[in-house]
Amino acid sequence: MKSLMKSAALLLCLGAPAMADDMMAMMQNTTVGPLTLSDGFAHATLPNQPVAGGFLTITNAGEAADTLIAAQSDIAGVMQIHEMAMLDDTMVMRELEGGVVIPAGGAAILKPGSIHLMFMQLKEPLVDGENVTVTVTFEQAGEVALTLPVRKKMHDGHGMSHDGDS
Ligand SMILES: [Cu+2]
Repeated sequence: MKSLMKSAALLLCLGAPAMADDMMAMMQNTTVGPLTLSDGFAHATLPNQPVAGGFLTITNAGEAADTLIAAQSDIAGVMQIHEMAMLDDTMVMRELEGGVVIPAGGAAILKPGSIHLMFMQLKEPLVDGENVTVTVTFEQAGEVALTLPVRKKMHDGHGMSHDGDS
């Protein structure tokens, strides 16, 4: 508990303007087997944007690695796990082959500009302040449903502009 308080204080000290928004709508931590899923959120869509990115931290307290292999949502016709890659000097996103490995005793962080969940063929927009339900599937731990808060994309000058549609 003490260390938790400490890291919360540290986050506050870093004081990025975006942090206030982050604190308002946090995903409830969810566990499945030895995995803890936290800090999940999805990006709100711009008008007529058919795709959106979803983000999540997964920690593995177990003694064996696990792999995030799939995701699905009622509002998306298709969901994929994406990675960012450089292709001819351009940052592109593409499906991550084999899923996201969460090492034993380690963590995987899906975040803007990096590995992310991709909502595709959206049936309705993702609206800032609302929630979206996603079911993620792990090779070992199985399926777990998550409720992700939807947030506006932050243009915080950290070089995230390349993830244009994630
Ligand atoms: Cu993507």
